[in-house]
Amino acid sequence: MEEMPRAEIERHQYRLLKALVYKLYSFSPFYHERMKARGVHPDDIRSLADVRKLPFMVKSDLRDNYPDKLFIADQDDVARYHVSSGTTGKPTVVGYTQNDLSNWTLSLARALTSCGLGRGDVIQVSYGYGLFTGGLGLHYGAERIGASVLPTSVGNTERQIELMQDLRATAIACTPSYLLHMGEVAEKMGISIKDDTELRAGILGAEPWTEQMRQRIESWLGIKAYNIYGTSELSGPMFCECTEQKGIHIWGDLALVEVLDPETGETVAPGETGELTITMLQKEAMPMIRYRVGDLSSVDYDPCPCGRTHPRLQRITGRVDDMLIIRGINVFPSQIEHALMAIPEVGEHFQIVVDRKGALDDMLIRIEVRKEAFSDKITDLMLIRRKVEGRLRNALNVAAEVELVEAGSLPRFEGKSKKVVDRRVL
Ligand code: DLL
Repeated sequence: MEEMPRAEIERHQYRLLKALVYKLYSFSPFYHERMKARGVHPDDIRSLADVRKLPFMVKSDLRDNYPDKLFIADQDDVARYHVSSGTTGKPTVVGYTQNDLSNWTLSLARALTSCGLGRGDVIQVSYGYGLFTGGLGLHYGAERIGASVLPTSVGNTERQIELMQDLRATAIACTPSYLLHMGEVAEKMGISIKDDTELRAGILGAEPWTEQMRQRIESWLGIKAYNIYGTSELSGPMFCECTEQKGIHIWGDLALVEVLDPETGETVAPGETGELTITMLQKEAMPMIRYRVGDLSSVDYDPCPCGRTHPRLQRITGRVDDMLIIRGINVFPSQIEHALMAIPEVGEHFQIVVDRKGALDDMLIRIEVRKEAFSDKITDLMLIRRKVEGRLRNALNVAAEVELVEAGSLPRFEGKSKKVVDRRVL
């Protein structure tokens, strides 16, 4: 399945899509209404490209139909719920049949296998267990490939590090920010993850991170860091890079991905960046057609050097809703991370504080200076600050104020990090 020629994957996708659309038109009042409102009937879907005729779904559709009005499976057939708290408003609920759980696990088993893990590996799962999809998702995926699972969940970091060492964990699944935090805590305990543990792979995701951050994590901790992606609405984490680290494999038999212009909703040219929109082709309890995920990225359809033929998602560069507009210029937090991580004196932790002074947005970037570079001399620090401000101005085309702070003084996160503090009252 993973090496199927692209034309065959697309034929398979078309068959699945067609069946799904008929099913939803017949059994889901929500989709029936939506399709009627858009003037589309299942008979109109005559090719895979006809997916574009179908209506979109957005996050608020899930909130408006809280808790389970979008489910089409009977309650008896719902095997599990996950709930995402979201930063605003009502939570969203996702349901799974046994078959949905099995497909989700399969996608993660493929993902973990593709990054070289299997029987004999000890995989420490340090994503949160419970309503969040990260912990249980990776847990069952790791079990399925015959690895030994160490289900530490988040928190209690010192104990996590002891267990990592004592049980010889070879891989860890957690957010990149939690792994950075673990690296620091380990050093305080006198343990080097690179030299004193067996760790060789990180399955890192659930939040944005850059290529520069990957390089830092890999050289500091002596591991290969793989990017894993997913959202609760799709099931949870599902798609990951392989050992080539050349994009996230989107399993085409499970998901059909489109990249759209966020303003017009039209498909962008192949390879261009746009908003990811995903149709889940096999979900039973709570199907998702053309779900506008809100993440910005591009898709590469060429086969991967590893031999897998499914489309590859490039790194997520931002979200439609995390773009900051600073004095009229669009700024994504990922651009800031990209510029900062290229400066050797700058540590891995920073915080973006956005405020409004009068009619103008103002951005302050608080940056931890590496211990080795931190100096008592004001002049040294001023030089670093000037360098950082210059680099940021070049990268962003807008001036940002920079405040240098001591290593270890900004907040650390066990799950998703919060890098932007928005003090604007809009
Ligand atoms: O974060 C699922 C997950 C768990 C993915 C563990 C990977 C690992 P949600 O809480 O619904 O689900 O958040 C989904 O997180 O729309 C992206 O904005 C962001 N996100 C997830 N993975 C990545 C990644 C999980 N690799 C939202 N790079 C998504 C950038 C990511 N952003």
